[in-house]
Order: sequence, then C-alpha cells, then structure tokens
Amino acid sequence: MALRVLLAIRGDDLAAWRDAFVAQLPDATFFSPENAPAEVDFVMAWRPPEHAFARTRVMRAIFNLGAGVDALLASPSLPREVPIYRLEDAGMAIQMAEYVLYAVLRAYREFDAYAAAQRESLWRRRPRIAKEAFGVGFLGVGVLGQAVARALAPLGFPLLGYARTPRQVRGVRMFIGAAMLGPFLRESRVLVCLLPSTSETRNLLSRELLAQLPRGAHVVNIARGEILCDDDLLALLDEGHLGGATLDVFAEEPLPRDHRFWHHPGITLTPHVAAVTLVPESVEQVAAKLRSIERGVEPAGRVDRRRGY
Ligand code: OXD
Repeated sequence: MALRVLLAIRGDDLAAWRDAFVAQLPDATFFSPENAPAEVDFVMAWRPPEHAFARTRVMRAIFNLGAGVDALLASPSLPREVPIYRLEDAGMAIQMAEYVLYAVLRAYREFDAYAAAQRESLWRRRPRIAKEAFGVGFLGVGVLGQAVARALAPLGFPLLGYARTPRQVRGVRMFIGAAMLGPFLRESRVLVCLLPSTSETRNLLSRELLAQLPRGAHVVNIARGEILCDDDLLALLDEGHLGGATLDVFAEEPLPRDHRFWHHPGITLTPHVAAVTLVPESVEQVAAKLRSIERGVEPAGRVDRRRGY
C-alpha cells in the first residue's frame, strides 16, 4: 500500500511544503487533517491545527518541520506513543551563525556608539575592548549552538557554554551544573540564548539571572520569546546594567504594536527570521529520515518528550 502521509501544517507555505514532499516521496499519498483517513503512516507537522490528530491514528512517526517542538508538544490531540523527530540544522545553522556573528561584532566593535557619534559629526575614537574579556556565552549547545560557536571560533572570542549535565563541546569552555551558572554568566559579555522552550526554561531569563551578566552585557535571544521576562530585560536596560539586546523571538508574535521593545534604544529586533526554515533542505532531510525508518534504522533527531526537546 502507498505510504499515507498527513500534512498538519499551519502557515502560508503549506502549498510549497506539499509540492516539495510530493516531489521527494512520489509513492506517498498526502492528506490534510480535514480529509485524513482513520490511519496514516507518517505526519509532517508544523504548528499543527489543534485537532490535527483527533480523527487519525499515526502508525509510524511524526516529523516536526522546525527545530523547536514546543508548538507540536502543546497540541492537545498529539498521540502519546508515536516517536517524534525534529529538523536538525537543515540550513538553519548557517543563518543562526550569520545572525549571532552580526550581533556579537556589533556589540564588540561598538557600532551603535559610532553611529551615535556620526549623527553628531563627532570624530571620537573609542579604546579597544580586550577580547580576552569579551566572552560569548551559549545557553543551549545543541546542533545550532555548536554551529554558531564554530562560526565564531576564528574570531578569537572566549566561547563559553552552560549545561545542566556533563557535556563537552569542542572549542567551548563548558560550565556544568547549577552551581556553575553564576560563574558562566559573570564571564558572558554576550549571552546567546538557544534553549528549547520547556516548562523549565520558561521565564528563565529573569532579572535574577540577567543581573549576573557583567555590566554592559548584550543579550541575544533567537530561541523562544517565552524564555525571556520582557519587563526584567527592559528594567536592566533602563538601569544601564545591560548594554543592549538583539531579539528575534517574542512571547506573542507578531510583537504587539504597543510593546515597549519596538522603540527601546537598547533593543534591536527582527520578526522571527534569525533562521527561516528552508523547504527544499528540510523536505530532503525529513524524507531521508523517513526512508531510514522504513529500513528499520533509527534516524537522528528523536525528540525526548519528557525533556521537551
Ligand atoms: C524553529 C523555528 O523552531 O523556526 O525551527 O522557530
């Protein structure tokens, strides 16, 4: 029997996903949640509609068409036992690296201060910041975090990472366990958040945590908006403890028009574009994982539902 695949995808690019999957898996039959049969073999999901899985039993696996599985795991109709696989890199890592490199260099080379001086026609040189003291700290050292760290490595910034359990990352000085979070933060002149959104990371970037960063530090959030306490960030910027923030993700998206982030001079924001999902690369990767399951070989990128990523 032909493979039965449910496309539980919310967003404008459903047609592009469908076309690409049809091209990659010509032997499959595709369904939408509205016309799905009682059983399907696989599901391709991105921010699935609430009742996407209500009428359909999933026999083999669900593929999340993005890196973050928070929206999928929050789906009220998600079946309990079926394995879930997420996208790994699929063209996102290089985009994340571009984004973070820009934010780090802009902070380190003080481009905002030079832009302000230019507006006043001021020829004012600023002393070089010692690079040894300009640590770039990663909260989240998975596939994407490691790719960003690799891209930064040739520039010579001290690269730091924090993890709760022992972990080694090439070229990154790791701080392990809750007791090392403070020392990690104190050395991070730029804090890059790449954590998944789980019950444990929600509101993690609070005043208590951010205040441990050195004075003038810069926060980059390219993970999920729910991880950051907006008011705490704003307060620390207003008090001058933090030097700036580059934000791509927000608790509410689109960011409401009256949110203070829009006009705060210390904030640079972008509309969740740090790494856009590339349809051809993603479909190719998912199709390879699917074929691997068909051959009885477990593919990489399996989601641990208990941990939430
Ligand atoms: C993702 C995203 O999780 O685009 O892939 O946010």
